[in-house]
Amino acid sequence: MNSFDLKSYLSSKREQINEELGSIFANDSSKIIRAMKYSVMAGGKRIRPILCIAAAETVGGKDQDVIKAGCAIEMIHTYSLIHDDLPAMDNDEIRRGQATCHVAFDEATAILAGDALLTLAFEILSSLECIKENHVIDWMKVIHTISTAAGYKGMIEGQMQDMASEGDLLCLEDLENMHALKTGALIEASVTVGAILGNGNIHQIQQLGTYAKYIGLAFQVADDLLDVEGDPNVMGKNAGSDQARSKSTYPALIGIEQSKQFAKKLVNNALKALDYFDNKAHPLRAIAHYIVDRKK
Ligand code: GRG
Repeated sequence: MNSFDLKSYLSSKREQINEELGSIFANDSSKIIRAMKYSVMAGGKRIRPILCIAAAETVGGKDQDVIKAGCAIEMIHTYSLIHDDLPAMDNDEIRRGQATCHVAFDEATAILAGDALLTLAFEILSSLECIKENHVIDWMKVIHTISTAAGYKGMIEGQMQDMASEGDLLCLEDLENMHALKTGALIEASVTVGAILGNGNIHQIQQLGTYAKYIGLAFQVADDLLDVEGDPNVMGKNAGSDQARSKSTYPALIGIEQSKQFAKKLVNNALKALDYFDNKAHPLRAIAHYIVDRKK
């Protein structure tokens, strides 16, 4: 392992991301903006925007637009959490260390805050401030990548499969497909968007896509393990919810030790996909390890 200081890297990127997000929600004069801001600014690891920035850096590019795109992805992610926590879905009361949006506000406001975050993401991605004249095609690709990942061919289909499978034990293949859609698609989109905006070539974008597929699944295996072994105070959300809802998870299907081995294997595969890159990929390498070692 290289001596790359991931802790400093993550905290400096989080600062930039939080600054950008804070500026978007600076004016919170209406209830809907307060609800959106409440959930977005509650913290969160910001792993998707950080992946976006790190992927751009890996192919040699980096500017404020990449941060904006990452923030748009974080808004979509936050919308998905707000809706996932609703009584009609997981009915959770704690998220990111605070009351969920529908508990802090009300159900209708939480639905609309999620809707508004999703649409705001695309307002930002399509804004002229982001799209400079010579980058129109790249931004079209970015918008296409993110909307496909977030929509019915990606995260939403994954969520549908997740809800439909409650109470049934899925086979490993179906579990993997569900997670590739529910969690993996937006993680992969984050990396791909960074690679596009960093002006990566086709081969670089493909390699980074392979990396992202592996860490996306590793992220989910780690999430399943945290739900069994994690500390709710550190995670900022309740543990044990998968078992309570009879959800199919890696620990339920293959056991805790095998799940840990599987997560390690996924990280190694992700690292192999980065062999092609020089030390500019060190942040992505370190993030792959962090994804399975994290405590929240
Ligand atoms: C409601 C359309 C819709 C989709 C919901 C993402 C999702 C789909 C549900 C979240 C439920 C969940 C626990 C999924 C497992 C992995 C995951 C996405 C965890 C939360 O993401 P983190 O760990 O959260 O990046 P923070 O708070 O750090 O941003």
